[in-house]
Amino acid sequence: TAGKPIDCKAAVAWGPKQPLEVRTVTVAPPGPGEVRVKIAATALCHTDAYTLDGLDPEGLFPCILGHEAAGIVESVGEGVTSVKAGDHVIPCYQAYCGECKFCKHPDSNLCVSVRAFTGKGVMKSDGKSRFTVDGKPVFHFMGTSTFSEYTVVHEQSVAKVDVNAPLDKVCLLGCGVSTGWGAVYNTAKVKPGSSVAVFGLGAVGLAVIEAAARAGASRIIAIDLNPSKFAAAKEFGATACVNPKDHDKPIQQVIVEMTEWGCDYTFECIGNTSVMRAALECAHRGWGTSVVIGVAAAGQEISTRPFQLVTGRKWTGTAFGGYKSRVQVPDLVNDYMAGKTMLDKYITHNMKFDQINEAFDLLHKGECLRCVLTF
Ligand code: NAD
Ligand code: AHE
Ligand code: ZN
Repeated sequence: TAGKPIDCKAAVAWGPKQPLEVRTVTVAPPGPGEVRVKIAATALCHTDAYTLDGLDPEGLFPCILGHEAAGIVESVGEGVTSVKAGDHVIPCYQAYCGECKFCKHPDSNLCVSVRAFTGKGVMKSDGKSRFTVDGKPVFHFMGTSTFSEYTVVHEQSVAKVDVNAPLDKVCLLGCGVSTGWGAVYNTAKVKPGSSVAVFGLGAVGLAVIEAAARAGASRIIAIDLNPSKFAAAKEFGATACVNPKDHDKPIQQVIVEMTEWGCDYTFECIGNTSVMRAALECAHRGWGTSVVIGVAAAGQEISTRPFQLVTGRKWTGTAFGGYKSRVQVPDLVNDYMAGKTMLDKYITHNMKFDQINEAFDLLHKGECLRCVLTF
């Protein structure tokens, strides 16, 4: 197949809020510096739903969504040296080139080597898409487009992982779970004995809880409007669960009263700007850090009284948990293989790729953490 276009199954997003169409697309061979990957398993992240709903300012249509996956390299383009056909890989929407200002900085993973192109849904070498339907181009998404049996990614966007790792499990390390863990370890740097509040108990929020518990946090307060999320939160390490609907007061006030001055660390894992404010305002007076993980809809802005910052709270955020993808994703896979994580517990559903629209319905209904689709 190397060097030739491949016709395969993919889910095409034709426009905002339209169901995906599972159909045959043509995937061109990888250009210079590119890698064609046969996707073995792909999960759905809330960000795919957000983009499909037309809420992402970078969302382009028609496109092929998907960014949480694992697969096997089918072929590589000219000049590619870090992977070869047959390697097992995880596509990474946060690229890593190792050479740009961001890769060289110890505190950032926001590689800029290909970001301008992945944001426009095209490849860097020629500014074009590798996907066509009936001869017409279909945009890439986040430099990954994993809702396709075959996809083409930049070499900077593909992490080589242990060939023995189960692809239908470690696909989750391509986004949500890694993001939650990294937000705790890399962004907030949660210390033993500290107090933590987590807003939103999807896969991202639960991964924050798992990591906070492992980091030795002594108090982990889990917050969600959907009480069916609380059992899992406790299993992952929450010490208390709070439903804002059970209280008349604003949720930040509830948390401040529970903890006297607020929590050392708070995490917003929803994408709701009011909750981002609440999370900041229940961070501890004097030193509390609040981490924004959730992705808010186009046009949304955050606000608070500046006094909240004057009195020592810090407001920050994270993309992919701060992990330098190609360097650190292989280590996350190794940790999984060594039994050090609860990764399997985030997978609540398994389906065939053709059922992708049903999987989106489950995500919207709040009935699933992660649904893994296989071809
Ligand atoms: P999810 O939809 O599975 O989980 C969100 C949870 O928030 C649900 O349990 C829901 O009941 C709860 N919720 C909704 N509104 C609430 C409110 N007002 N108060 C309390 N709880 C509320 O989503 P997910 O896949 O876990 O992703 C969470 C967010 O993180 C999304 O916005 C996603 O786009 C974002 N995300 C960001 C990154 C990053 O790198 N920054 C990576 C992955 C995901
Ligand atoms: N493209 C949007 C924002 C989307 C966004 O913030 N994406 C997160 C990852 S979500 C994964 O589920 C992210 O890492 N952003 C950093 C980046 O470089 O994309 C917009 O507002 O334009
Ligand atoms: Zn994601």
